[in-house]
Amino acid sequence: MPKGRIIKALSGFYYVESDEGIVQCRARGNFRNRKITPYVGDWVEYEAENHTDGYILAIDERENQLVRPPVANVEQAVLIFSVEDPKFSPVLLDRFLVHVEANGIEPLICMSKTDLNHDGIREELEYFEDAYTRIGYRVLRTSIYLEETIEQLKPYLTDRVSVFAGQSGVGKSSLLNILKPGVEIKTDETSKSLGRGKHTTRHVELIPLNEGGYVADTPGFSSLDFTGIEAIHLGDCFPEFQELSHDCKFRGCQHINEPKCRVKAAVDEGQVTKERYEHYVEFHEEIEQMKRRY
Ligand SMILES: Nc1nc2c(ncn2[C@@H]2O[C@H](COP(=O)(O)OP(=O)(O)O)[C@@H](O)[C@H]2O)c(=O)[nH]1
Ligand SMILES: [Mg+2]
Ligand SMILES: [Zn+2]
Repeated sequence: MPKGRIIKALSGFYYVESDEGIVQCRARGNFRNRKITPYVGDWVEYEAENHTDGYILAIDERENQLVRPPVANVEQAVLIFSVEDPKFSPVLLDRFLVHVEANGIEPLICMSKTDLNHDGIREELEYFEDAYTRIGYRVLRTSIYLEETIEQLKPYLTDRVSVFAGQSGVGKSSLLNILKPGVEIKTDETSKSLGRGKHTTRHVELIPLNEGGYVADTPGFSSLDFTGIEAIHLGDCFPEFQELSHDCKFRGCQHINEPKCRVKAAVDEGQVTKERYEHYVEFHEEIEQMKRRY
């Protein structure tokens, strides 16, 4: 049975790419009964007599999945944060990082619009670059006006499936348009379409890059609440806590009120930044509150 990958979903059709080319498939009814919906990014088995009448018969187990937007087997999340306009938000970056870590997806941080490089920005940029690099994250600078930064980004996207994420206005579509000239990426409509319970079906598509690899054309995560993340596991989403937490006095220490907490000591010693720790406490509280409400 031929196998391929769903690269686009539209109006009940799934476009499966394989060595044979792209086949337009429907899902077999039994998926719907079992409440499994094929996602863009899924590896599937299908049967097809021609290029427009295929059926998806089986879906391979997923490495990971994002529900909003629905996309499976994402290998990398490119977290795009502009240095200005909109202003860089460390708390939002940490929120994205927690999501990415919780989903087992590799993050790549892109500080975008680095052509806007006057004094105040430069200092802040260097500070955060250093802080996140020390945690072990990869941080790149990008600007659609600085070609060398685009060339530096390209190898990170080659031969893997990436999803771009970040606030509206940080330059996601602009970057995609440069990486894939000719594909007119619609401008971001998240802020408008998310309002007032308006029902919008998110159209997701994997855009093949010339160098190999795909970028999911989606506005990124549409929801950033912590559903599905337990407070006791939040610390696992902060890589710089990992080693330290072995030396906390209490097993399962949540680094909040426990005595002899190595993470809190590391904050005092400057090994863990105050901002990151404060965000951890803020998210922890948010998760606890969510739990109390339901
Ligand atoms: N100065 C500067 N402006 C940029 C850059 N990239 C995008 N922009 C501008 O930022 C605005 C939002 O860009 P867009 O790609 O629509 O952002 P998106 O909402 O994240 O998709 C547009 O006016 C772009 O021209 C950049 O590298 N430098
Ligand atoms: Mg956009
Ligand atoms: Zn602790």
